[in-house]
Amino acid sequence: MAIEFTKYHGLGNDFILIDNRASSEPCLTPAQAVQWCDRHFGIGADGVIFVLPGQEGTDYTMRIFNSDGSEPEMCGNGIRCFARFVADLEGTHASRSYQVHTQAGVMIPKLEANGFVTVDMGEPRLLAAEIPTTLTSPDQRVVNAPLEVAGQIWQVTCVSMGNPHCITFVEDVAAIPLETLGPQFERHPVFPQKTNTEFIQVIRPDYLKMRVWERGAGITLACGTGACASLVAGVLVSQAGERYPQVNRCATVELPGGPLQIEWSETNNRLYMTGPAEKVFTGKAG
Ligand code: ZDP
Repeated sequence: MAIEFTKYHGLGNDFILIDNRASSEPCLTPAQAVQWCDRHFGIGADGVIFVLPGQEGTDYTMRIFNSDGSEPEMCGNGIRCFARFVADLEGTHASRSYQVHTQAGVMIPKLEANGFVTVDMGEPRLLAAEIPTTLTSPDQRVVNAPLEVAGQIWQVTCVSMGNPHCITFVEDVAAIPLETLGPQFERHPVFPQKTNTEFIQVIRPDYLKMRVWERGAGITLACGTGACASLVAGVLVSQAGERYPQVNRCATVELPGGPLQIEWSETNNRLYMTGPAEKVFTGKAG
């Protein structure tokens, strides 16, 4: 039977959204998701996102399959698309927020009047065991730790937004050979669950430029959890007293697909991400 879907993107990070409210099991297998995500033999996307019934008092549950069929805990650009999609399903046009159950905890996207979505992404997890990584440091956090990749030592900072991120600050993101370095970071033995990999150039304390290699998806045009993790990493490195980089708790993160606004609240330790989510088309497949 054909399944209806809607294609969305958040800054060019694109997803196939499926109304799966009738069941608590996704209607596609990971193998089918791989086929649907194929840009030549399928619909084409970085991942498939399912809108499932809420759990534990939440409005909805979100599950995602990456384009390689693996299942991440969370997806920042995806959850903005998710919010716009459920507002359409419900016929809601007013500003409202949703409690969304994910494997990384409850996320709260809020529709803004201008069509943007602000998401309460929860608190970052900073302990090595929570990333998870076997890299260690005296206070259990991995801040500017040396890691050898491709015969070179990189100073990496690790942050989990529910999913793992390994962040490296560099002088010039354009000069990083992401296609060759990305997979070596992703599958480095110090990351037992693999890792998303971000390279960041600090243009100003409130303006970062980012390129990302995503776990299970490769180079993408944007990564919401990665933008949040990178801002946190910048603040941690600043607090560690390093001369470079200096990063504010509130900044614009420019991705190849466009900018996201990120704030790490000093009062409640939570991350807030604001950015667009756009519908592209609807169709049937299967
Ligand atoms: O953690 C992972 O395996 C990621 N590939 C999940 C997707 C992250 C995403 N790009 C984001 O915006 O956070 C959707």
